[in-house]
Amino acid sequence: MGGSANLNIMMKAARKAGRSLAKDFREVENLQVSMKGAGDFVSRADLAAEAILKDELLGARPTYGWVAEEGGEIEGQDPTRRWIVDPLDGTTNFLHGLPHWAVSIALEHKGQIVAGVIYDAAKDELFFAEKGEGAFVNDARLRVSGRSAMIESIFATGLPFGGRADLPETLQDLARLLPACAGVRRWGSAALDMAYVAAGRYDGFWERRLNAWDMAAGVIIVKEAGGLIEPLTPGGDILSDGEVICANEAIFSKFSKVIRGA
Ligand code: 2AM
Ligand code: CA
Repeated sequence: MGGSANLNIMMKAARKAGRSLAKDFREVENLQVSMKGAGDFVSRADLAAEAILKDELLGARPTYGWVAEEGGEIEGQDPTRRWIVDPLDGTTNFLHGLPHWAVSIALEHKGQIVAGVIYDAAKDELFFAEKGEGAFVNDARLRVSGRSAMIESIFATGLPFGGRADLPETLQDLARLLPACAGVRRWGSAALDMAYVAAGRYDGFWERRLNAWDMAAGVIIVKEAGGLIEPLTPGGDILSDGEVICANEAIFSKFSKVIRGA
């Protein structure tokens, strides 16, 4: 599990940003009482984490491109490689003192994700994968679940909040899926949802209206853990469509039939 130089750069960056966020998270838990200013405080924590990541990742690889949730896009001197970064996935959890959020970093080469790291600093779980090398959490190898019965399976998703337009579609998904499965979870971090599919904790995950940085690291971690991952609309592209479905191989076709309404 030595990992490439790039993977080591990513893991070091994720740990450093995660430590900064964990420190701020303890402060947020105190701020809950007053409420006032908690939102601004979290925005600053998010920006500070992104600055650490930019410093570490572009510092080590100055020719690579960059796209991140807060800081927009930088076209690199090397147009074939770029970092895709979400400094804080699960921001709403963080703001509410819920310990379920993560740093997510992916490396894209010629349009393909070749390495991904998702760091859950509150639980000190570092999920990572590189193309062809398998997926890991800390020192342990990751493997998707082997469940093949829908009625025994747990699926994760994100529910549209604040009046987002995809509410009717999501309610239809749930109306078809809930009677057929063991449960649906909505934990508020797409990056960790995907890491948990890779770990076999969830049997599958789907969500609409995500951004590339919510999913990029998860894509390779799920694949390298033996999972199947596809754009929700066949023939599309996960990162640019912002829609994804993934699951263990044994359940994928049953699960995707329910979600795609076929
Ligand atoms: P965030 O915490 O980085 O914002 C939960 O359903 C997922 O949706 C999280 O990964 C969350 O990422 C993402 N999310 C939150 N707000 C969003 C928005 N306005 N548009 C797209 N994705 C969003
Ligand atoms: Ca996100």
